[in-house]
Amino acid sequence: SKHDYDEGLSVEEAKPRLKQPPLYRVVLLNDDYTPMEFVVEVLERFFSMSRSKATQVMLHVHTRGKGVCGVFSRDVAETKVAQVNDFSRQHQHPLLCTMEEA
Ligand code: TYC
Repeated sequence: SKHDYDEGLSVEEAKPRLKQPPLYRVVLLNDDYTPMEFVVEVLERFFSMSRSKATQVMLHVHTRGKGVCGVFSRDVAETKVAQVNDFSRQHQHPLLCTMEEA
């Protein structure tokens, strides 16, 4: 219609800018009760870490209070957090997993 703008040869065209989606760190928190062996199993099972890498990360969390399990898209990070917390609760451990924007 006469109200439609001409999109051709215009100075006011917006560039199609695609923002890359944010990444999220999945973080494990220390507590006084979860057995070290259970934390190592969680890191192996849900983050595909070797036993030696999982032990290294577990000891970092134990001494520093928290540690990064991995960096993922929002969907994958949310799934990992839920899987770890569900698994921990099923085994009656207080282990907490969270996520933060990277
Ligand atoms: N602090 C626990 C203990 O001494 C071990 C532990 C490590 C717990 C890492 C949680 O995310 C954690 N048994």
